Amino acid sequence: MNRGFFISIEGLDGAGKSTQHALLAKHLAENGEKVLPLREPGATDVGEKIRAILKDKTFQHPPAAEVELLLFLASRAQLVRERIMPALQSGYVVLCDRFIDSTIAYQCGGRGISSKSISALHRFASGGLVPDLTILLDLAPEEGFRRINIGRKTALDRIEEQSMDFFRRVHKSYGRIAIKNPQRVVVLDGSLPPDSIGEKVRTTVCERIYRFRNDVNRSMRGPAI
Ligand code: T5A
Repeated sequence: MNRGFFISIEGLDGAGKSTQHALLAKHLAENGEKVLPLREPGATDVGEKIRAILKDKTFQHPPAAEVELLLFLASRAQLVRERIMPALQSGYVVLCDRFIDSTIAYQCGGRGISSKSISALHRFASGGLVPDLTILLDLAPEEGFRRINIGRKTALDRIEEQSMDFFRRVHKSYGRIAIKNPQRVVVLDGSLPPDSIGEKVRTTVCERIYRFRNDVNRSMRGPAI
């Protein structure tokens, strides 16, 4: 089977994920990879409608934390089945702006839902899919906020309007995720200029894809005689 490679990019609001996501997608495509860039929540018709609900701040009674969690997971369930799995089975490099670690960081770290519940629901929603590599852009919450407020044309959405304490908890939670998953999660300094982060992202990704494909080829050849 021509198994693709699944990369997620993670970090706080304003950490520079979308910027690096676009740079990396361009670089991989220019180097002949089949690339599928995606974002969460969203990237399917169903998911984009769910995204609009999640960001909407006009509800008289905003979604309870449990409802918010289920909406993120509903968007993911659709994305995994409609786009991610078929692309991985066709050998694509799937590049997702946020995935499971956002749910742990925001809904567990930020909202206080147990990680056990989130892991069980994620397994149900996604079939237990975990990225092969996660790039975590580490940035102080205050700096992330400063960035998203610079030159902003639209008002902050429902999640961006949370308190600084909320984002500090999310930030800490990302730190714990990195410590628990040292093989999968590579932490990069999000305060560097975009080009130097981009160079580190490219080096990390190319090295990991190369290693992954070598391992796959070796396992297909079977043991050396
Ligand atoms: N969420 C999501 C959950 O709570 N649970 C979940 O399970 C999931 C999947 C998604 C929201 O949903 C939450 C998290 C989020 O709050 P979104 O609109 O997709 O909402 O939000 P973000 O992914 O956070 O998007 P942002 O655009 O806010 O942040 P990015 O993508 O990290 O940052 P980016 O690249 O857009 O850059 C922001 C600004 O900084 C500048 C850019 O030019 C831009 O102006 N910038 C830099 N400036 C200086 N140095 C750098 N290195 C820079 N990189 C970018």
